[in-house]
Amino acid sequence: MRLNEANLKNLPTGMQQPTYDRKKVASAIVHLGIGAFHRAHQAMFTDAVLASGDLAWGIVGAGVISDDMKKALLPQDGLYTLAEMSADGEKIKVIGSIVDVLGGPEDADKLLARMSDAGTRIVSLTVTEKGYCLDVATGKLLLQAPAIAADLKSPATPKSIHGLIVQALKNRQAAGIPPFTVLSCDNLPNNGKLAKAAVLAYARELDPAFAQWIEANVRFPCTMVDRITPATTDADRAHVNGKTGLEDAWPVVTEEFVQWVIEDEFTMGRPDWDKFGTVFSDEIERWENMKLRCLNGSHSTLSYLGQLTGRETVADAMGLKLITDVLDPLWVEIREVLQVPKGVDTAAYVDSLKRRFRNPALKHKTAQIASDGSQKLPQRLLAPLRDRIAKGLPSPAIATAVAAWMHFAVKTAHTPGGALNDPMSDEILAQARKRTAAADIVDDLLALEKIFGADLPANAAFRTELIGKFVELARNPAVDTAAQIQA
Ligand code: CS2
Repeated sequence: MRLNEANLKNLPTGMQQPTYDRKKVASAIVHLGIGAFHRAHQAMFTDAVLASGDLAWGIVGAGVISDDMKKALLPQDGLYTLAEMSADGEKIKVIGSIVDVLGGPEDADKLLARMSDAGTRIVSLTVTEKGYCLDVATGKLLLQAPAIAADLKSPATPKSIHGLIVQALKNRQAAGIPPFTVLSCDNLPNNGKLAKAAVLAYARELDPAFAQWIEANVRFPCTMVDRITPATTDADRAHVNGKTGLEDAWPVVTEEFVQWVIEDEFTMGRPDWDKFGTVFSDEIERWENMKLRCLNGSHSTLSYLGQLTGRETVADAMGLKLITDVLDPLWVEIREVLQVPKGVDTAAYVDSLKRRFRNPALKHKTAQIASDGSQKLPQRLLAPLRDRIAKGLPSPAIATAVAAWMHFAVKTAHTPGGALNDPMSDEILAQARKRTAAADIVDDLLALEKIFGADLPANAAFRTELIGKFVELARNPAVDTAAQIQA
């Protein structure tokens, strides 16, 4: 029996489900990138707002690149199951805040119409780091990226997030409708500012005067989002559906912890998310940097090391002394140069991360986190590294983290048919297989300016530290690096 509106009555007694009249919910938010993370996070907070009786804030979710989610959720009337798993047990609930789902590019016209409609007050985004199409090193829009180039040619029928946002804003301006707020919920520092930069750069190519209008009139609040949400597996589906007795094609499995800090800058109002645990703050940059560096920086590090030591999940990786021996000093290095939000104790924050990473109920794959390294390393690890360099401090643990990413790349480069799940895979692998002496490999990879800039390869002290750690890992029998490396 499928999970849907009519079958909600068959859920086990006491299981949380929408008690509000979903037919009365107005669609006011369009969310681009309706994956597991959005459904574990923003859609859950919005569900709580609806359940409190404020029915003004339904979500229309859209896939950006595929219609997989539409196929899964439409037969379920947008309903889905959220399982919060901790070492002490699990809490399963059905969420009802997604009131309609649109597919990928084939629904782009409907999506544009929805975004142009006066009822839409917020357009939120979880499109991942690479979705912004910004050059990581320079912050410039990648005009040659296929989705951007195509939309610049036919801007009235856009498919990219940039094209859709700009054309919808244009339609609204022409119709005298105020602009929506663009709410980035991606793991990037100053995510709102980056979203704004990406949208403005695209708009400038088409109509500089309209770009100026966007700059003056549209708000792009920054946010810090946090909830560890692994990709759903078949085992998760079987487990969750066994508990509810209803078939959900795409349930979400997540942790108990959740955090959302938002800058309070909205053009057409916003839900009272703060009544349900979110925090409005004007210190977003500090919150975001703390989370990106302490959580995501160590997450990436343990994932590359986990991949090199045969540890499939984060919890498994946390069980390996070799890995925690890198993470502990890494957190010290990161915290030493961190600007901390008021009232936060970073030692306690790091302790809570250790508990979260050890959560045995989550099977979070190191391979998933190890993806898109070119897009993740700069803000997670290279930003604190640069702060340390500026203060004249050495960074052996960060160097080990970068060396682990390099080994991961080199090993993939020497695996027949190997490819990285990374938009820069070809460039990275070409550099990684050029030469075989450790110092040469490090230099070749450091020369990837989009990732490391011009400053890091030119920094002799860091380069020496990095080569040292690269060799150390290559010589460690517990670390499975490419046989071709001459350490
Ligand atoms: C992870 C994040 O996949 C990754 O790169 O580090 O998705 C992480 O789980 C979330 O940011 C936690 O909030």
